Amino acid sequence: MERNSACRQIRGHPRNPRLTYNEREIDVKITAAKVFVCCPGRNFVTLKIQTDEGIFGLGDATLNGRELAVASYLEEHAIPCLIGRDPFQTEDIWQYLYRGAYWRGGPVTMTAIAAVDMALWDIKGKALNTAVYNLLGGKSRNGVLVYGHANGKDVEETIDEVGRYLEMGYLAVRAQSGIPGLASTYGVGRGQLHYEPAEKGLPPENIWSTEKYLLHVPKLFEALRAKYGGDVHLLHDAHHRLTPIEAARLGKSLEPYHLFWLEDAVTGELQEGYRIVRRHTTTPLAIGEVLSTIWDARILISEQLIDYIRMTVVHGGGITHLKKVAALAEIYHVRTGCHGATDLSPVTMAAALHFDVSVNNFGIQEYMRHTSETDEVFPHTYYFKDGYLHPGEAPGLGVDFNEELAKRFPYERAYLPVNRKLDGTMFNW
Ligand code: EZ4
Ligand code: CO
Repeated sequence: MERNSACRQIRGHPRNPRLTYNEREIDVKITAAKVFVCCPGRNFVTLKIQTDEGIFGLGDATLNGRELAVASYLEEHAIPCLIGRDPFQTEDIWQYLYRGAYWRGGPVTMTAIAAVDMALWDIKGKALNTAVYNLLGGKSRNGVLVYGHANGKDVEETIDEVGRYLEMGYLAVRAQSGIPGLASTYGVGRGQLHYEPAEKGLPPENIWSTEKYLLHVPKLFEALRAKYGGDVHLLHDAHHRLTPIEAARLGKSLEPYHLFWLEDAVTGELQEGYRIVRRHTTTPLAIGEVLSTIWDARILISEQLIDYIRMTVVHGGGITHLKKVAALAEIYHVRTGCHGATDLSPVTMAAALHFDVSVNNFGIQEYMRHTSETDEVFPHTYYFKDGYLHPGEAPGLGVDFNEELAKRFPYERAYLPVNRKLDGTMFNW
Protein backbone atom coordinates (compact mmCIF):
# COMPACT_ATOMS: atom_id res chain seq x y z
CA MET A 1 0.00 0.00 0.00
CA GLU A 2 1.35 3.42 -0.89
CA ARG A 3 1.90 5.77 2.03
CA ASN A 4 0.53 9.23 1.56
CA SER A 5 2.83 12.06 2.49
CA ALA A 6 0.03 14.60 2.99
CA CYS A 7 0.10 14.14 6.79
CA ARG A 8 3.28 16.18 6.94
CA GLN A 9 1.46 19.20 5.59
CA ILE A 10 -1.68 19.08 7.71
CA ARG A 11 -0.51 21.70 10.18
CA GLY A 12 -0.21 24.42 7.64
CA HIS A 13 -1.95 25.16 4.41
CA PRO A 14 0.76 25.67 1.78
CA ARG A 15 -0.72 28.94 0.56
CA ASN A 16 -1.81 30.29 3.90
CA PRO A 17 0.25 29.73 7.07
CA ARG A 18 -2.71 31.04 9.11
CA LEU A 19 -4.41 27.69 8.61
CA THR A 20 -3.26 25.49 11.48
CA TYR A 21 -5.76 22.77 12.10
CA ASN A 22 -4.60 21.53 15.48
CA GLU A 23 -4.65 24.96 17.08
CA ARG A 24 -8.12 25.47 15.63
CA GLU A 25 -7.19 28.79 14.12
CA ILE A 26 -8.74 27.88 10.83
CA ASP A 27 -10.80 30.75 9.71
CA VAL A 28 -12.48 29.73 6.49
CA LYS A 29 -15.95 31.00 5.68
CA ILE A 30 -18.41 30.09 2.98
CA THR A 31 -18.85 33.21 0.86
CA ALA A 32 -20.99 32.03 -2.06
CA ALA A 33 -22.48 28.97 -3.70
CA LYS A 34 -23.82 28.37 -7.18
CA VAL A 35 -25.81 25.62 -8.88
CA PHE A 36 -25.06 24.52 -12.46
CA VAL A 37 -27.38 22.36 -14.55
CA CYS A 38 -25.77 20.94 -17.68
CA CYS A 39 -26.32 18.11 -20.14
CA PRO A 40 -23.04 16.70 -21.51
CA GLY A 41 -24.76 13.54 -22.78
CA ARG A 42 -27.17 13.52 -19.83
CA ASN A 43 -28.33 16.00 -17.20
CA PHE A 44 -26.21 16.77 -14.15
CA VAL A 45 -26.77 19.22 -11.29
CA THR A 46 -23.53 20.52 -9.75
CA LEU A 47 -23.07 22.63 -6.63
CA LYS A 48 -19.98 24.79 -6.27
CA ILE A 49 -19.29 26.29 -2.84
CA GLN A 50 -16.76 29.16 -2.60
CA THR A 51 -14.79 30.25 0.46
CA ASP A 52 -12.94 33.41 1.42
CA GLU A 53 -9.66 31.46 1.19
CA GLY A 54 -10.17 31.02 -2.55
CA ILE A 55 -10.79 27.31 -2.07
CA PHE A 56 -13.94 25.91 -3.65
CA GLY A 57 -15.72 22.58 -3.22
CA LEU A 58 -17.89 20.58 -5.64
CA GLY A 59 -20.99 18.54 -4.89
CA ASP A 60 -23.22 16.45 -7.15
CA ALA A 61 -26.98 17.13 -6.81
CA THR A 62 -28.27 15.00 -9.69
CA LEU A 63 -31.64 13.26 -9.20
CA ASN A 64 -32.53 11.61 -12.50
CA GLY A 65 -35.78 13.03 -13.90
CA ARG A 66 -36.23 15.52 -11.01
CA GLU A 67 -33.06 17.58 -11.54
CA LEU A 68 -34.61 21.05 -11.34
CA ALA A 69 -36.38 20.30 -8.05
CA VAL A 70 -33.02 19.75 -6.34
CA ALA A 71 -31.46 22.78 -8.09
CA SER A 72 -34.29 24.94 -6.79
CA TYR A 73 -34.11 23.41 -3.28
CA LEU A 74 -30.45 24.35 -3.14
CA GLU A 75 -30.80 27.82 -4.63
CA GLU A 76 -33.93 28.89 -2.79
CA HIS A 77 -33.61 27.11 0.56
CA ALA A 78 -30.16 25.70 1.33
CA ILE A 79 -27.56 28.14 -0.06
CA PRO A 80 -28.89 31.20 1.81
CA CYS A 81 -28.38 29.28 5.10
CA LEU A 82 -24.76 28.43 4.26
CA ILE A 83 -23.24 31.86 3.70
CA GLY A 84 -20.83 32.83 6.49
CA ARG A 85 -20.60 29.30 7.94
CA ASP A 86 -17.41 27.37 8.66
CA PRO A 87 -17.10 24.72 5.91
CA PHE A 88 -15.11 22.47 8.27
CA GLN A 89 -18.27 21.86 10.32
CA THR A 90 -19.55 19.02 8.13
CA GLU A 91 -21.46 17.35 10.96
CA ASP A 92 -23.12 20.51 12.28
CA ILE A 93 -24.09 21.73 8.80
CA TRP A 94 -25.51 18.30 7.96
CA GLN A 95 -27.65 18.34 11.12
CA TYR A 96 -28.66 21.95 10.47
CA LEU A 97 -29.96 21.13 6.98
CA TYR A 98 -31.56 17.81 8.00
CA ARG A 99 -33.21 18.79 11.29
CA GLY A 100 -33.61 22.41 10.29
CA ALA A 101 -35.91 21.54 7.38
CA TYR A 102 -38.47 20.30 9.95
CA TRP A 103 -39.93 18.06 7.18
CA ARG A 104 -37.13 15.56 7.07
CA GLY A 105 -35.80 13.22 4.45
CA GLY A 106 -37.06 12.33 0.98
CA PRO A 107 -34.91 12.11 -2.15
CA VAL A 108 -34.98 15.82 -3.08
CA THR A 109 -33.93 17.00 0.38
CA MET A 110 -31.36 14.25 0.88
CA THR A 111 -29.80 14.84 -2.55
CA ALA A 112 -29.50 18.55 -1.78
CA ILE A 113 -27.92 17.84 1.61
CA ALA A 114 -25.58 15.32 -0.03
CA ALA A 115 -24.37 17.91 -2.54
CA VAL A 116 -23.55 20.37 0.25
CA ASP A 117 -21.82 17.65 2.28
CA MET A 118 -19.66 16.50 -0.66
CA ALA A 119 -18.62 20.06 -1.42
CA LEU A 120 -17.64 20.66 2.21
CA TRP A 121 -15.48 17.51 2.35
CA ASP A 122 -13.86 18.64 -0.90
CA ILE A 123 -13.07 22.02 0.69
CA LYS A 124 -11.79 20.38 3.87
CA GLY A 125 -9.47 18.12 1.89
CA LYS A 126 -8.15 20.99 -0.21
CA ALA A 127 -7.64 23.24 2.84
CA LEU A 128 -5.70 20.47 4.61
CA ASN A 129 -3.94 19.53 1.37
CA THR A 130 -4.95 15.89 1.53
CA ALA A 131 -7.20 13.44 -0.30
CA VAL A 132 -10.61 13.07 1.35
CA TYR A 133 -10.08 9.36 2.11
CA ASN A 134 -7.35 10.38 4.57
CA LEU A 135 -9.98 12.27 6.55
CA LEU A 136 -12.29 9.22 6.60
CA GLY A 137 -9.89 6.78 8.20
CA GLY A 138 -7.29 6.45 5.47
CA LYS A 139 -6.91 3.62 2.99
CA SER A 140 -8.29 0.25 4.09
CA ARG A 141 -7.44 -1.41 0.76
CA ASN A 142 -5.30 -0.95 -2.33
CA GLY A 143 -8.15 -0.36 -4.76
CA VAL A 144 -11.92 -0.45 -5.15
CA LEU A 145 -13.36 -3.59 -6.80
CA VAL A 146 -15.89 -2.50 -9.44
CA TYR A 147 -18.43 -4.17 -11.67
CA GLY A 148 -19.40 -3.17 -15.20
CA HIS A 149 -22.69 -3.57 -17.07
CA ALA A 150 -23.05 -6.17 -19.81
CA ASN A 151 -26.33 -5.85 -21.70
CA GLY A 152 -27.50 -7.75 -24.78
CA LYS A 153 -30.73 -8.13 -26.70
CA ASP A 154 -30.52 -11.91 -26.12
CA VAL A 155 -28.39 -14.47 -24.24
CA GLU A 156 -25.79 -14.72 -27.03
CA GLU A 157 -25.24 -10.97 -27.16
CA THR A 158 -24.98 -10.73 -23.36
CA ILE A 159 -22.39 -13.53 -23.34
CA ASP A 160 -20.30 -11.53 -25.84
CA GLU A 161 -20.70 -8.34 -23.81
CA VAL A 162 -19.54 -10.05 -20.60
CA GLY A 163 -16.50 -11.21 -22.60
CA ARG A 164 -15.74 -7.62 -23.62
CA TYR A 165 -15.69 -6.54 -19.97
CA LEU A 166 -13.43 -9.44 -19.02
CA GLU A 167 -11.04 -8.39 -21.80
CA MET A 168 -11.00 -4.86 -20.36
CA GLY A 169 -9.82 -6.36 -17.06
CA TYR A 170 -13.06 -6.37 -15.06
CA LEU A 171 -13.32 -9.01 -12.35
CA ALA A 172 -17.07 -8.51 -11.82
CA VAL A 173 -19.85 -7.98 -14.37
CA ARG A 174 -23.58 -7.36 -14.09
CA ALA A 175 -25.46 -9.28 -16.79
CA GLN A 176 -28.89 -8.32 -18.18
CA SER A 177 -30.50 -9.59 -21.37
CA GLY A 178 -33.60 -9.00 -23.44
CA ILE A 179 -36.50 -11.35 -22.67
CA PRO A 180 -38.16 -13.33 -25.48
CA GLY A 181 -41.64 -11.90 -26.11
CA LEU A 182 -40.97 -8.48 -24.53
CA ALA A 183 -40.09 -5.45 -26.69
CA SER A 184 -37.87 -3.84 -24.03
CA THR A 185 -36.18 -4.90 -20.82
CA TYR A 186 -34.57 -3.01 -17.96
CA GLY A 187 -30.83 -2.82 -18.44
CA VAL A 188 -30.85 -3.33 -22.19
CA GLY A 189 -30.47 0.05 -23.80
CA ARG A 190 -29.37 1.76 -26.96
CA GLY A 191 -25.66 2.05 -26.22
CA GLN A 192 -23.44 -0.68 -24.80
CA LEU A 193 -20.58 0.85 -22.80
CA HIS A 194 -22.57 3.99 -21.92
CA TYR A 195 -26.01 2.52 -21.18
CA GLU A 196 -28.38 5.37 -20.37
CA PRO A 197 -31.98 4.69 -19.37
CA ALA A 198 -33.30 8.29 -19.39
CA GLU A 199 -34.91 9.52 -22.62
CA LYS A 200 -35.31 13.08 -23.90
CA GLY A 201 -38.90 14.31 -23.64
CA LEU A 202 -41.65 12.72 -21.58
CA PRO A 203 -41.34 9.24 -20.00
CA PRO A 204 -41.27 6.35 -22.50
CA GLU A 205 -43.51 3.37 -21.64
CA ASN A 206 -42.16 -0.18 -21.33
CA ILE A 207 -44.13 -3.43 -21.12
CA TRP A 208 -43.42 -6.07 -18.50
CA SER A 209 -44.14 -9.75 -17.78
CA THR A 210 -42.80 -11.29 -14.57
CA GLU A 211 -43.70 -14.76 -15.86
CA LYS A 212 -41.53 -14.43 -18.97
CA TYR A 213 -38.70 -12.86 -16.93
CA LEU A 214 -38.59 -15.66 -14.34
CA LEU A 215 -38.44 -18.31 -17.07
CA HIS A 216 -35.59 -16.54 -18.86
CA VAL A 217 -33.05 -15.33 -16.27
CA PRO A 218 -31.79 -18.74 -15.03
CA LYS A 219 -31.02 -19.66 -18.67
CA LEU A 220 -28.85 -16.56 -19.00
CA PHE A 221 -26.74 -17.41 -15.94
CA GLU A 222 -26.51 -21.09 -16.83
CA ALA A 223 -25.04 -20.05 -20.20
CA LEU A 224 -22.66 -17.52 -18.61
CA ARG A 225 -21.25 -20.05 -16.14
CA ALA A 226 -20.90 -22.63 -18.92
CA LYS A 227 -18.90 -20.14 -20.99
CA TYR A 228 -16.81 -18.31 -18.36
CA GLY A 229 -16.54 -20.81 -15.48
CA GLY A 230 -16.92 -20.15 -11.78
CA ASP A 231 -14.33 -17.45 -11.04
CA VAL A 232 -15.80 -14.25 -12.47
CA HIS A 233 -18.21 -12.38 -10.19
CA LEU A 234 -21.63 -12.22 -11.86
CA LEU A 235 -24.36 -9.84 -10.69
CA HIS A 236 -27.95 -9.23 -11.74
CA ASP A 237 -30.47 -6.41 -11.19
CA ALA A 238 -34.20 -7.28 -11.04
CA HIS A 239 -35.00 -3.55 -10.74
CA HIS A 240 -37.85 -3.76 -8.22
CA ARG A 241 -40.06 -6.00 -10.39
CA LEU A 242 -40.84 -8.95 -8.09
CA THR A 243 -42.96 -9.79 -5.05
CA PRO A 244 -41.11 -11.40 -2.14
CA ILE A 245 -42.18 -14.94 -3.05
CA GLU A 246 -41.26 -14.39 -6.72
CA ALA A 247 -37.87 -13.08 -5.62
CA ALA A 248 -37.48 -16.16 -3.42
CA ARG A 249 -38.12 -18.38 -6.47
CA LEU A 250 -35.62 -16.44 -8.59
CA GLY A 251 -32.99 -16.52 -5.84
CA LYS A 252 -33.39 -20.29 -5.47
CA SER A 253 -33.24 -20.91 -9.21
CA LEU A 254 -30.00 -18.88 -9.44
CA GLU A 255 -28.23 -20.65 -6.55
CA PRO A 256 -26.35 -23.11 -8.83
CA TYR A 257 -24.72 -20.09 -10.56
CA HIS A 258 -23.63 -18.45 -7.27
CA LEU A 259 -24.24 -14.80 -8.09
CA PHE A 260 -22.22 -12.10 -6.31
CA TRP A 261 -25.65 -10.55 -5.69
CA LEU A 262 -29.24 -10.29 -6.83
CA GLU A 263 -30.13 -6.60 -6.75
CA ASP A 264 -33.44 -4.87 -6.06
CA ALA A 265 -35.44 -8.07 -6.31
CA VAL A 266 -38.29 -6.36 -4.40
CA THR A 267 -39.04 -2.68 -3.73
CA GLY A 268 -37.77 -1.54 -0.36
CA GLU A 269 -40.65 0.46 1.12
CA LEU A 270 -41.83 -2.60 3.05
CA GLN A 271 -38.54 -3.60 4.60
CA GLU A 272 -40.10 -6.62 6.33
CA GLY A 273 -40.90 -8.06 2.89
CA TYR A 274 -37.29 -9.17 2.64
CA ARG A 275 -37.84 -11.61 5.53
CA ILE A 276 -39.74 -13.83 3.08
CA VAL A 277 -37.00 -13.68 0.43
CA ARG A 278 -34.31 -14.36 3.01
CA ARG A 279 -36.04 -17.45 4.41
CA HIS A 280 -35.95 -19.18 1.04
CA THR A 281 -32.64 -18.51 -0.69
CA THR A 282 -28.89 -18.28 -0.14
CA THR A 283 -28.42 -15.99 -3.17
CA PRO A 284 -26.88 -12.79 -1.71
CA LEU A 285 -29.27 -9.83 -1.76
CA ALA A 286 -28.52 -6.17 -2.46
CA ILE A 287 -30.82 -3.16 -2.26
CA GLY A 288 -30.66 0.57 -1.60
CA GLU A 289 -29.96 2.75 -4.65
CA VAL A 290 -33.27 4.60 -4.14
CA LEU A 291 -33.09 4.79 -0.33
CA SER A 292 -32.30 8.18 1.21
CA THR A 293 -31.62 7.70 4.91
CA ILE A 294 -30.34 5.19 7.43
CA TRP A 295 -33.91 4.76 8.66
CA ASP A 296 -34.98 3.50 5.20
CA ALA A 297 -32.55 0.59 5.64
CA ARG A 298 -32.68 0.06 9.41
CA ILE A 299 -34.73 -3.18 9.43
CA LEU A 300 -33.01 -4.54 6.32
CA ILE A 301 -29.65 -4.14 8.02
CA SER A 302 -30.38 -4.94 11.66
CA GLU A 303 -32.33 -8.12 10.82
CA GLN A 304 -29.58 -9.18 8.40
CA LEU A 305 -32.12 -9.40 5.58
CA ILE A 306 -29.60 -8.18 2.97
CA ASP A 307 -25.92 -8.70 2.23
CA TYR A 308 -25.10 -5.40 0.50
CA ILE A 309 -26.45 -1.91 1.06
CA ARG A 310 -26.48 0.08 -2.21
CA MET A 311 -27.03 3.62 -0.95
CA THR A 312 -24.51 6.04 -2.39
CA VAL A 313 -23.21 9.48 -1.54
CA VAL A 314 -25.51 11.62 -3.72
CA HIS A 315 -28.89 10.09 -2.82
CA GLY A 316 -27.92 8.93 0.66
CA GLY A 317 -27.26 12.24 2.39
CA GLY A 318 -23.58 12.64 1.55
CA ILE A 319 -20.37 11.22 2.95
CA THR A 320 -21.34 12.23 6.50
CA HIS A 321 -24.53 10.16 6.46
CA LEU A 322 -23.18 7.23 4.44
CA LYS A 323 -20.40 6.74 7.01
CA LYS A 324 -23.13 6.10 9.59
CA VAL A 325 -24.95 3.67 7.30
CA ALA A 326 -21.67 1.77 6.80
CA ALA A 327 -21.01 1.73 10.56
CA LEU A 328 -24.47 0.29 11.25
CA ALA A 329 -24.06 -2.24 8.43
CA GLU A 330 -20.65 -3.31 9.71
CA ILE A 331 -21.99 -4.80 12.93
CA TYR A 332 -24.62 -6.84 11.02
CA HIS A 333 -22.30 -8.41 8.42
CA VAL A 334 -23.68 -6.17 5.68
CA ARG A 335 -21.20 -4.78 3.16
CA THR A 336 -21.42 -1.69 0.96
CA GLY A 337 -22.17 -1.74 -2.77
CA CYS A 338 -22.61 1.87 -3.83
CA HIS A 339 -24.81 2.72 -6.78
CA GLY A 340 -22.59 4.02 -9.60
CA ALA A 341 -24.74 4.54 -12.68
CA THR A 342 -24.10 7.28 -15.26
CA ASP A 343 -26.81 9.48 -13.74
CA LEU A 344 -24.46 10.12 -10.81
CA SER A 345 -21.84 12.65 -11.89
CA PRO A 346 -18.06 12.09 -11.63
CA VAL A 347 -18.22 14.14 -8.41
CA THR A 348 -20.33 11.39 -6.81
CA MET A 349 -18.10 8.68 -8.28
CA ALA A 350 -15.06 10.34 -6.71
CA ALA A 351 -16.80 10.82 -3.35
CA ALA A 352 -17.92 7.17 -3.42
CA LEU A 353 -14.35 6.01 -4.11
CA HIS A 354 -12.94 7.95 -1.13
CA PHE A 355 -15.65 6.33 0.99
CA ASP A 356 -15.16 2.85 -0.55
CA VAL A 357 -11.42 2.81 -0.07
CA SER A 358 -11.70 3.82 3.58
CA VAL A 359 -14.51 1.75 5.19
CA ASN A 360 -13.70 -1.77 6.38
CA ASN A 361 -16.98 -3.36 5.23
CA PHE A 362 -16.68 -2.34 1.60
CA GLY A 363 -18.14 -4.90 -0.81
CA ILE A 364 -18.09 -3.66 -4.40
CA GLN A 365 -18.66 -0.43 -6.38
CA GLU A 366 -20.87 -0.15 -9.47
CA TYR A 367 -19.01 1.52 -12.32
CA MET A 368 -20.83 2.58 -15.46
CA ARG A 369 -18.48 4.63 -17.60
CA HIS A 370 -19.46 8.22 -18.35
CA THR A 371 -19.35 9.52 -21.91
CA SER A 372 -16.24 11.41 -23.01
CA GLU A 373 -18.26 14.70 -23.00
CA THR A 374 -19.12 14.12 -19.33
CA ASP A 375 -15.50 13.34 -18.49
CA GLU A 376 -14.36 16.53 -20.25
CA VAL A 377 -16.79 18.67 -18.25
CA PHE A 378 -15.70 16.92 -15.02
CA PRO A 379 -11.94 16.21 -15.28
CA HIS A 380 -10.99 13.80 -12.49
CA THR A 381 -8.07 11.97 -10.93
CA TYR A 382 -9.80 8.61 -10.33
CA TYR A 383 -8.80 5.87 -12.72
CA PHE A 384 -9.52 2.23 -13.61
CA LYS A 385 -6.81 -0.43 -13.58
CA ASP A 386 -7.08 -4.24 -13.64
CA GLY A 387 -10.62 -4.44 -12.33
CA TYR A 388 -10.20 -1.77 -9.64
CA LEU A 389 -10.88 1.96 -9.42
CA HIS A 390 -8.50 4.26 -7.55
CA PRO A 391 -9.48 7.68 -6.18
CA GLY A 392 -6.11 9.31 -6.93
CA GLU A 393 -4.07 11.45 -4.55
CA ALA A 394 -5.22 15.00 -5.34
CA PRO A 395 -6.32 17.11 -2.33
CA GLY A 396 -10.09 16.99 -1.78
CA LEU A 397 -12.23 14.77 -4.00
CA GLY A 398 -10.00 15.11 -7.07
CA VAL A 399 -12.67 16.35 -9.48
CA ASP A 400 -12.92 19.67 -11.30
CA PHE A 401 -15.79 21.31 -13.19
CA ASN A 402 -15.26 23.09 -16.52
CA GLU A 403 -17.89 25.84 -16.29
CA GLU A 404 -17.19 27.24 -19.76
CA LEU A 405 -17.52 23.87 -21.45
CA ALA A 406 -20.64 23.04 -19.41
CA LYS A 407 -22.37 26.11 -20.88
CA ARG A 408 -22.25 24.39 -24.28
CA PHE A 409 -24.52 21.61 -22.95
CA PRO A 410 -27.73 23.21 -21.63
CA TYR A 411 -30.34 21.22 -19.65
CA GLU A 412 -32.69 19.05 -21.72
CA ARG A 413 -35.85 17.61 -20.20
CA ALA A 414 -35.46 13.84 -19.86
CA TYR A 415 -37.21 11.11 -17.90
CA LEU A 416 -36.66 7.50 -16.93
CA PRO A 417 -39.18 5.08 -18.47
CA VAL A 418 -42.38 3.96 -16.77
CA ASN A 419 -43.49 0.35 -16.91
CA ARG A 420 -46.84 -1.39 -17.52
CA LYS A 421 -47.84 -5.05 -17.30
CA LEU A 422 -49.05 -6.80 -20.47
CA ASP A 423 -52.67 -5.83 -19.64
CA GLY A 424 -51.78 -2.15 -19.20
CA THR A 425 -51.57 -2.03 -15.38
CA MET A 426 -49.10 0.58 -14.13
CA PHE A 427 -46.07 -1.17 -12.59
CA ASN A 428 -42.54 -0.50 -11.28
CA TRP A 429 -39.80 0.36 -13.71
O1 EZ4 B 1 -31.70 2.33 -13.29
O2 EZ4 B 1 -29.54 4.85 -12.02
O3 EZ4 B 1 -27.98 -0.49 -10.67
N1 EZ4 B 1 -28.18 0.43 -11.39
C1 EZ4 B 1 -29.38 0.88 -11.74
C2 EZ4 B 1 -29.41 2.14 -12.57
C3 EZ4 B 1 -30.74 2.87 -12.43
C4 EZ4 B 1 -30.55 4.32 -12.80
C5 EZ4 B 1 -31.84 5.11 -12.58
O4 EZ4 B 1 -31.61 6.46 -12.77
O5 EZ4 B 1 -30.38 0.31 -11.38
O6 EZ4 B 1 -29.13 1.84 -13.91
CO1 CO C 1 -29.93 -1.03 -9.75
